[in-house]
Amino acid sequence: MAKGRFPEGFLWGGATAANQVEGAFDQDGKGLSIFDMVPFVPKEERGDLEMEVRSEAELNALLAGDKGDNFPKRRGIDFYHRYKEDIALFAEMGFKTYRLSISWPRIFPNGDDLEPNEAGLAFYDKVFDELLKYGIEPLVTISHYEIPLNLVQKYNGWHDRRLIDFFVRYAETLFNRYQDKVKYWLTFNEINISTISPYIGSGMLMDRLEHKEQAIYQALHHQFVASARAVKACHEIIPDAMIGCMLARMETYPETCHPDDVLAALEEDQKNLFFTDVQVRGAYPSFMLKYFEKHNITIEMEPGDEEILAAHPVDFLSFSYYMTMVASGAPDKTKQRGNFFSGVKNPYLESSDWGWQIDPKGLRITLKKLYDRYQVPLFIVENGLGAYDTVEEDGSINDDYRIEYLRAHIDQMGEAISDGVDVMGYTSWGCIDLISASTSEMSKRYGFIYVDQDDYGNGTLARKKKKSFEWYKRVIATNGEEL
Ligand code: BGP
Repeated sequence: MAKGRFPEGFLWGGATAANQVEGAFDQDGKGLSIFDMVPFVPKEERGDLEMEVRSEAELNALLAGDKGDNFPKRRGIDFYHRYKEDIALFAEMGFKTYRLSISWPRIFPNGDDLEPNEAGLAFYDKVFDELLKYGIEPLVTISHYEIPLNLVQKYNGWHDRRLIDFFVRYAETLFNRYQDKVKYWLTFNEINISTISPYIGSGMLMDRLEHKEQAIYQALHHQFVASARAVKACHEIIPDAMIGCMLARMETYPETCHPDDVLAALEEDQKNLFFTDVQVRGAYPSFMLKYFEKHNITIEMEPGDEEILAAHPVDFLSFSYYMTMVASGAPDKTKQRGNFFSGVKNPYLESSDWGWQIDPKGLRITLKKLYDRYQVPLFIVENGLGAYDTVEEDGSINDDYRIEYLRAHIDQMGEAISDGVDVMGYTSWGCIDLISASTSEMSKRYGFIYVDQDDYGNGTLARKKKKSFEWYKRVIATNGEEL
């Protein structure tokens, strides 16, 4: 294995999101968020995209408790009360950074409030102070699937242009409050998720909308403008900060070298990179404008929108990486499911227990391709293996499969850096076990730290180091030289 590939100051760490760890969903003035409404559904009963709430009737039924009371994201792993213990463990692993998100309704309970909730702001002050005590840089996602529910009910989420101002008020509140504590920011987590899940990505109930695709891209336009305005505000308020975008990156391979397959893969890739084209390059790409034309989609823009996008591109591009996709030019090919996306099965790759195709080399390909296209620093802010873990009789958790997965991915990241790609850091997803975004399971575990809790909320919540804990600690201590 090559040595010395990672630059000095490389930001090693781990990542979580408020809705998947905090719990305390109704404490200290927090309002409800979109994910507080998603119940746990056992595997056997699960349909497609279980987290999507599609109509007002469905939402009301959930509010009335018609679908039971097991809402795992309401309890998380009680990070809200245990953050000191958790951060101490991150520090013990030598984390240089910790990616977390701020719960929007903890700060603005209804989303459209004029004044922030002081108790919410104070909570994150304590968390940041605790991190800084250990020299851990907070990397903060402003919006990670935590849209205040009121914005869904009252405005149908990002479809309404007024959300831009609500979001900018929220972002500015954060920049002003935490300007001395937080130097790395991300605007929207996986901004492309709205095309799959308009409820989670944009807070929209789709039964209210006629031309669904149009609505999705209109909402996204508002999110792009909001993001650019947040970039502007961040630069003004915290001149020494860096602010990035965040994409669920789906590198797509052609199934064969048949030109039809190659074209299909290229077009899938363009659809995925459209988001970063807007946020990094500052303009809608021509292929997307043509796509809108062909699909009868008109994006309503206000004067000044295009200028805002052009004037305030992000400083760096961050992305999640779990898998790659395969596209075929032939219609009706059987699809393989990924976290939210699906494509043709790749016969050269193995899959996780959840059917996500594992592709370490794809990470190198992704990094090289993104850097070729954008020439801005890249940050891998999510990568990891969701797996079932077993606690042995002696209490140990021997997650060699996780070590193997992470080792292979980190090695390929090192190779990309050796190839000349500028990578700022790596935060593995779910550094402590948490509630799954897509399935609300606790039993789908990503962590170096085990949390004693099952899918129904039973358990002591005790934290326990897995075998991978010591392994990752060594990786960080040697700046990636010992994998
Ligand atoms: C990403 C989300 C995360 C995270 C991760 C793993 O899409 O940004 O929030 O959860 O996927 O997905 P899951 O939790 O469904 O295994």
